[in-house]
Amino acid sequence: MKAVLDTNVFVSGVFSAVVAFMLGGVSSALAQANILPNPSFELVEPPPPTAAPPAPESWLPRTWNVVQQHGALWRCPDDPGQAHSGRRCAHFRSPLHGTAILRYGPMPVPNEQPWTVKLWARGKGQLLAAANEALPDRLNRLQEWPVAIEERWKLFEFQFQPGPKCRQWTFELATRGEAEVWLDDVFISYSGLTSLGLPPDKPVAKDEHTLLHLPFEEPLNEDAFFLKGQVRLTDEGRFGKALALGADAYVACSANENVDPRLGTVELWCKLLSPGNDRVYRPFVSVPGPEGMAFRKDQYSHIGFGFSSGWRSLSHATAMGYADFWQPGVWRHLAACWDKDLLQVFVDGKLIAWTYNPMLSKALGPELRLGAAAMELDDLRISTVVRYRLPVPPP
Ligand SMILES: [Ca+2]
Repeated sequence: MKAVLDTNVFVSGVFSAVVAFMLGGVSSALAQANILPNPSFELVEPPPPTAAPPAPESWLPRTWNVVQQHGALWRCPDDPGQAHSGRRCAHFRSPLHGTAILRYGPMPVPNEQPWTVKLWARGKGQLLAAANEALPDRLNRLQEWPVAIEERWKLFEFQFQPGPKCRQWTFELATRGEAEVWLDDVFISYSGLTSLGLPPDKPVAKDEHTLLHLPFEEPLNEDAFFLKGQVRLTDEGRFGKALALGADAYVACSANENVDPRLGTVELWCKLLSPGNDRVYRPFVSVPGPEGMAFRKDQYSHIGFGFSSGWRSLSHATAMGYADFWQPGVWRHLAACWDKDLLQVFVDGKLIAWTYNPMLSKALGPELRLGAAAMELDDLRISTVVRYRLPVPPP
């Protein structure tokens, strides 16, 4: 094992860098949770439509952002022979003047303790790994690490120390010059980070904190649920059967018993049957009316969760344009958590929006609406407890 001190990048003066090139085994630090919900590129989704149907290997890695410039190519080949683990990995190729970029973020920086980044890569050429401070309008490069790729799989490890001002950061990997790289099993963490367990790999269970749990294996009881229009069970759920809502469908039940406006979690799997940028407001779970709550995709493709009173917004956590490139027919996991300290929204296990000290509803309207037209729902659970929380810096 050899460790190389990287001294050539020191942007803000508050970061120190160590690049450790490790041959063989992973350093056996205390087991830590990975902040990445899709570290091994196994979760993919279809890219926006093109003239020719996209090849399966051109599906995009979920929760990651991919940029291809000047002839560079990104692929997630469905081929265990190319992966370091699992079925898939990320494969990118760039000509001399092209760049392929992979990003994950922004991730909240709850305190000043150092973060660890590990990744496996092989191929030819050079990668540049970087830590960017995620500012509201841009990324501010804080630190970077050159990564010299070799023909055989090799583990690379970086560490960085966020300064006192950094509130959120984005990890980036980019090709440098002509390169062909396979990448897999990325790990990003800090000491004390605990696993969210999202997205769930099996159906969730009902417990003492559960107000409503709908696996949709049986038809909804019409004594407790208002059903209108085309509402049916389909066999092609995320787990077993799912609830399919047609164009004129409306499903609702009592909000009083099934949501606690003081604190809680709404989580479900949802498959939209139209693209994310269809310009239609589509609530996943909502309390309609002036004293409202909504977990929704809006007409601008924003994904958000929040409360309103007298039709005015009390508080919300929203990721702008997050559904812009969503293709129809994909099961996605959605979760929103709230209490007096924090609203958080997670999609496929990624924290996409949060708001401090939210104003919560004192009393919600009477009706809880489940889903909306042209979507399928599965394994919906509403709880009176915050089940998922990623630490964020104080306001
Ligand atoms: Ca993999």
